[in-house]
Amino acid sequence: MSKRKAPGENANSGICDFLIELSDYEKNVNRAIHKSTAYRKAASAIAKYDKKITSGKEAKQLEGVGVKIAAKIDEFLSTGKLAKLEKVRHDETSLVINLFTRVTGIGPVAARKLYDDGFRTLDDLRKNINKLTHHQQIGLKHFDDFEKRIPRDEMEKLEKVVVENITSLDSAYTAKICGSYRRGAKSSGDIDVLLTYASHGSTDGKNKTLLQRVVGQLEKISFVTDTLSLGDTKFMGVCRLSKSLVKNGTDEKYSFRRIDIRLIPHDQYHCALLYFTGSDLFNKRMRTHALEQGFTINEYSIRPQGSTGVAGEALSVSSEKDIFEYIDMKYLEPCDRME
Ligand code: DCP
Ligand code: MN
Ligand code: MG
Repeated sequence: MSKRKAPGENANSGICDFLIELSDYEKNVNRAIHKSTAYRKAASAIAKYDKKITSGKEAKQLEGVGVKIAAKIDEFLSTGKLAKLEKVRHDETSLVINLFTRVTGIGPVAARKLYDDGFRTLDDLRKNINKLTHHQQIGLKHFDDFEKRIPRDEMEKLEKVVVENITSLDSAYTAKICGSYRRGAKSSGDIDVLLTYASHGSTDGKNKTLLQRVVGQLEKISFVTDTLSLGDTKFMGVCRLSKSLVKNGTDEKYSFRRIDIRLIPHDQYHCALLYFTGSDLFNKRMRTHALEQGFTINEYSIRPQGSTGVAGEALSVSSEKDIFEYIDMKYLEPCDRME
């Protein structure tokens, strides 16, 4: 997961930027998740709108923009700034907590705790590295690299290394890069790999070795450099390209990148593919729609919502399209699943 999104290139990027800043502030400093999501939804709707917005009233026509956000847009349009953000930008507590949450592994709660313990800068953290978990230490070590987006041409090289190494290890594996890359994004925050193994049913107890074999191989070729966490079905780590891994590689200096790998049983593949392709806002919207239609969707399955409110048996799914069909939603290609 990357914390920096690609800079907005739309007619209303000033508005979008301040909404994203408010969203981050609500999430990281106030831990107000719903408020944070509301700001992000509004930013996302406005980013898609191709006319230059001239009033809060105009913006209010868009889904996700309510009275309060419309008022902020009016304030921004008439004064060029927002009193609330001006305050936040000058508030040390907010600044420090926001900074700390940019380190992978440091969430809003840990950031607040580190602040309360007296830490104010990344250097303070570096000097007290033993106060951090292993994940947070790696996050701090690669802070600058992890802030950089991965250009699509590098994503293509990363995909090649990952897919070729995994399938040459054992042709029963399939590896697919999902996340923003599958949605066709020009740049990505990290590499999201969906992994399956032929003949790997839900009841298989071999998950651990199946995922560890893959991680082991990627370490062996010096591609994976660090492990942030490794469970039976989920790996979070760090990787880096090198000259020897890239065909016709140059002496270009590659950055360290975040990589996530999810091992998924065959019968859950399409639900997992849908989930892991996102975006997270799109997933939220699709799940809400599913509930309205009487279905529960999660990353593993789609199930009918019984009259008693208890979800029924998982429905059979053999493509992403099936899931859209069950909930009577028009099929959307990955590139149209931005929100
Ligand atoms: N996801 C989700 N809800 C979350 C986090 C993730 O539904 N809270 C799903 C949708 C995401 C996918 O997992 O698309 C991968 O998560 P990332 O954080 O890697 O997000 P993206 O790949 O979409 O964006 P980025 O380019 O920033 O990595
Ligand atoms: Mn990810
Ligand atoms: Mg991603």
